[in-house]
Amino acid sequence: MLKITMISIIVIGIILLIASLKPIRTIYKEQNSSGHDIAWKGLGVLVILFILGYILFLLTLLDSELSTIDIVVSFILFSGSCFVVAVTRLSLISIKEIKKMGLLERHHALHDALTNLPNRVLLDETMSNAISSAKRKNTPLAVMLMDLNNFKEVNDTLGHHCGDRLLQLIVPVLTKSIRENDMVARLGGDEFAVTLPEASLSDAKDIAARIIKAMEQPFQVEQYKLNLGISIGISQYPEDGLDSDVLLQKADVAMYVAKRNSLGFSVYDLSQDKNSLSRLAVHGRLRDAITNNELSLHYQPIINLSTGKVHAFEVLTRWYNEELGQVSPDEFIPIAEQSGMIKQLSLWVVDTVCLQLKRWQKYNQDVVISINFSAKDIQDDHLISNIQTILLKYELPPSRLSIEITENSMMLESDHPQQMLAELNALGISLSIDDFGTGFSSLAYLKKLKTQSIKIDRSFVKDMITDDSDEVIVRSIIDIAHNLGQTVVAEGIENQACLDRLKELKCGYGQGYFICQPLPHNEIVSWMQERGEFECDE
Ligand code: G
Ligand code: G
Ligand code: MN
Repeated sequence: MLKITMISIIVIGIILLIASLKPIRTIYKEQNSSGHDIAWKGLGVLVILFILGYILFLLTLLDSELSTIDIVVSFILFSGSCFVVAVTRLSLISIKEIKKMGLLERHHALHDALTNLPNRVLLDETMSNAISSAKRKNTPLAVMLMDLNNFKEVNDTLGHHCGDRLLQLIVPVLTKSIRENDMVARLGGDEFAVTLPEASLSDAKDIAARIIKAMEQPFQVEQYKLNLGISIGISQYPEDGLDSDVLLQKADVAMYVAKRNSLGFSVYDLSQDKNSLSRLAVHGRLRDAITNNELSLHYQPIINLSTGKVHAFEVLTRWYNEELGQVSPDEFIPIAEQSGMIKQLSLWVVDTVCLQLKRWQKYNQDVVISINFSAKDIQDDHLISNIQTILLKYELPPSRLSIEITENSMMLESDHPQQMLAELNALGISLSIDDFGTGFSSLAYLKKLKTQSIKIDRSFVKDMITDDSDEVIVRSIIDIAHNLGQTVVAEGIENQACLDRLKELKCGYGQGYFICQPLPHNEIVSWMQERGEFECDE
């Protein structure tokens, strides 16, 4: 009976040892190129020798009487085979885990965590391969660079989590619009690139048009329905460049042109290099614009429509740079916001405005000057104390300043900017909602935010004489504002008929080219003097 038990133990031991040969073989194959394969091969040979020895022992056991030594040896051999099986199995599991982790790590290194799209590194790798293949096969290749149109606004106003969600929603729209062999990568922020192997120019244009069309749908992020739009720049191999860096750079130039001119997409051509300033050029030079005295202010009068007298001026920043020429605020303000330079720029505006108000004191006119602030300004903790310091420096009361903020910048999810606005207000600076009616805010904000004035966006005012629905919108905004005890400024008055109609609708204030364009300070002083509003006592 004891002998049968011992024999069974030995047979099980042999089976276990044979079973351990399989993981050893797998590991040997996996480690084939790592240098450890010889060691595993040796281990395999040792196990086979072990099995042979084991069989020999079994045969001698069958032929003889069972001694105590035999029992002890059987148990030692059995434990030895259990040990071998355990070690080989565990090694195989560990090696598989390590391999999996390695693959995951490679995936992380080559993909963007938020969208799981390939990142710049993988894009470069893929593009280099695609370029080599295009060169070999003599086939075309196109590259696209894309940037969302109002993404920054979404991020700044609704918060980063909404921006992130939006990016995730966009990914399937982009991937569905491209072909199977194309690859879309996220380069960072709201910038995406697509490689289009073997795509001719007309293929690339078709795909760009398809992406633009697909992006026309609104995206639902939390309670907001967001309409975004996208700008695309296209460059081609080999016409525009021979490596991925140059091709992406050219696509960037084309994208910038598309964005500036609201073209949807644009195909790179040489002339774009000359009259398109890359964002980098703007960024680099904007830093020195203030110290080099390249910025200036233009003043546009806001008049009381019933008396015709000037009530205030809106200041608009202008930038002239030797190399770039005249750069529009629509171009440099977003860059200033992105790079954090906006705070410095806005303080420069406040300082210059106060200096001007001080100089204009000699005309006995208590005009107010209205300054455009961006969402970033009202997130700056030092804003109020900085403004107070400037007001003290020029000995001016805060009531001479007014601040314009778009409705989007007021609707940040945190209360912080709203507190900031309330503090500015408590100081005596009046607040206006700029471009009213174009943002994605709700009427609830009108109640919540204690502004003094609402500026009706010029897109409604411009055609209100010919377009009935525009007139209805203008009339309704005037009613709402008045019922909430706020004044109303109509922006973009371009003709007499519009001015008259606004008067009939009891709109209190207005500004626009028909009244006066934004002008530099010396011209605005002459304009005021001609109207007899600035008394000349020089
Ligand atoms: O004048 P106009 O084309 O320049 O202005 C274009 C846009 O730039 C407008 O929406 C205007 O509100 C904005 N803008 C002009 N100057 C400033 C400024 O100093 N600060 C901010 N934040 N926006 C400005
Ligand atoms: O966004 P904000 O309202 O701050 O923008 C002011 C912009 O409106 C400036 O660019 C200014 O030059 C422009 N502007 C001022 N008056 C008129 C006008 O009558 N018509 C048009 N189209 N633009 C105007
Ligand atoms: Mn404005």
